[in-house]
Amino acid sequence: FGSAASKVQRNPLFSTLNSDDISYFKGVLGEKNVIQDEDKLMIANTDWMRKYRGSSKLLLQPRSTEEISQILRYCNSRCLAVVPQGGNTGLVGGSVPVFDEVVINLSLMNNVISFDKVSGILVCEAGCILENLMTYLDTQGFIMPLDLGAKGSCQIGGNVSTNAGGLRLVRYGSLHGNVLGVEVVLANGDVLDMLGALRKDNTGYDLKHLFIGSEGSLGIVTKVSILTPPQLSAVNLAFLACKDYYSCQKLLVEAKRKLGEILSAFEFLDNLAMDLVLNHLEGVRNPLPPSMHDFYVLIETTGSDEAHSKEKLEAFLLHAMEVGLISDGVLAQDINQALSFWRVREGLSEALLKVGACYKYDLSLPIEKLYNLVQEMRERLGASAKVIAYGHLGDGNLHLNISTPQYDDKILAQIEPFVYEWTSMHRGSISAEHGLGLMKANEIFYSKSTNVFSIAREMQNNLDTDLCTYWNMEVRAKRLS
Ligand code: FAD
Ligand code: 2HG
Ligand code: ZN
Repeated sequence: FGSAASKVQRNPLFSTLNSDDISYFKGVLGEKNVIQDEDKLMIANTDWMRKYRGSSKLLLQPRSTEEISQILRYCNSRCLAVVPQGGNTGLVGGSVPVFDEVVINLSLMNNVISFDKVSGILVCEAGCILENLMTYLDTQGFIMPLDLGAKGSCQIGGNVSTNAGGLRLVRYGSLHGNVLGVEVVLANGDVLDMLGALRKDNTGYDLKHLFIGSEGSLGIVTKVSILTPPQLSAVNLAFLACKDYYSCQKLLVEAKRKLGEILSAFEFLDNLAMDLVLNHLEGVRNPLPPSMHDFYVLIETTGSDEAHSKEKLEAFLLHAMEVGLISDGVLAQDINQALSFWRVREGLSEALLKVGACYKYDLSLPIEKLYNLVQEMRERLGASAKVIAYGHLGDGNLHLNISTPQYDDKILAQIEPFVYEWTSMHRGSISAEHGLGLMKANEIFYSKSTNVFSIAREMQNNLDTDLCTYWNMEVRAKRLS
């Protein structure tokens, strides 16, 4: 288990659960959705990486905004800490309790409320699983503006609360652009209806943005309105090899210029990442013939005209090959081949879990400098760890993963604060897309100045939250003491 939890102390001013609390929750939710079963609690207490574990004694599964409102109002009055939970796929220890917080899981709130085929605007409950929304939209001829490896479990409410990025951001932009509205419940039980379904609305502050990416620290997202793009018929995927990082970078610049509006993903992985998936995931093959390649790039294009897309992509690849930017490459011939290419990239987090301990960093960095960090880290750690690099190169987002047989504080001391200082020195972000969670609660100052942080803290105090997330550890502890 990560050492982050040991750095914080439970604030004794929070209450502990008693039998009256349980009776109250049963009155609101019914017996079935007030869960004290140990096996189910173990799942809710443990994160996806099995790195962070809380000790909650209660899991609540509300079915409506009104039920959430009642739960929060009650918890607020009793000073019971809570943690909102979606699909529990978060990678920073934010989706599980730190101590004994009540877990409020949204999975029963999984209905599509409406879909407007003219505007492409989907309105749904926060507990809808991303992949289910994708399947639903497929029947309507639309797609979700985001896609990520955790799609089979993560929920749209979790995506919005973490401002998840993923594989399509290079094309469709972040959720700050695509989410048109949210409904949220504040800690005191008040429901804020900001569920607009308008592209344009300049009537004062756009407060929904506060909730996009705030990781449950300001309220619980209960409904989401999101703009979805039409499904286009011509999707192509190329799996390419590059001899060095400079070529990957140049390839990106060329891809943006030459593929233009049809570019829909630009992902990279290095050779250690490739070895990792090949060695640890069943049935995964390198799409390219065995050879010594140091870098791999996936380029996806999405357009409305197959002949036009193919022509553009093939001309681009031919040119890139001629000028030596790519050393080998293959185009997926059908959907199954495309899925097998994606499996290499999307399977990396799972493969890392199989090896042992993993120190995970999710960084935004200037693209020219991004791989320097990987090399410096390798020099620092020598043979004591494997430094594996992949990510959303098109967005300047590096996933730096350091894999060791077990967690070791000496290795951690070699990595941190070096990794954060390096990122800060290059004016990067210590969390590109995964959030702060418990892991990086105390590291926010590497990416935010103190006066910016104080404004955020004041806003949080104004919303009077009792949600015991990372934020709470800093803010609430001070306020109650
Ligand atoms: P959870 O993990 O349950 O919660 C995440 C945070 O949001 C917690 O702080 C929680 O308290 C809060 N929260 C959850 N639901 C709500 C709600 N309704 N209201 C308020 N707060 C809430 N992330 C990316 O950005 N890009 C990727 O490409 C990507 N790929 C991934 C691939 C894999 C294999 C895995 C395991 C994870 C990946 N992630 C990625 C991280 C993760 O999946 C995303 O952060 C996802 O958006 C989390 O959604 P969730 O429903 O699982 O939320
Ligand atoms: C991805 O892009 C996810 O695959 C997970 O954001 C990154 O495992 C990671 O470090
Ligand atoms: Zn990612």
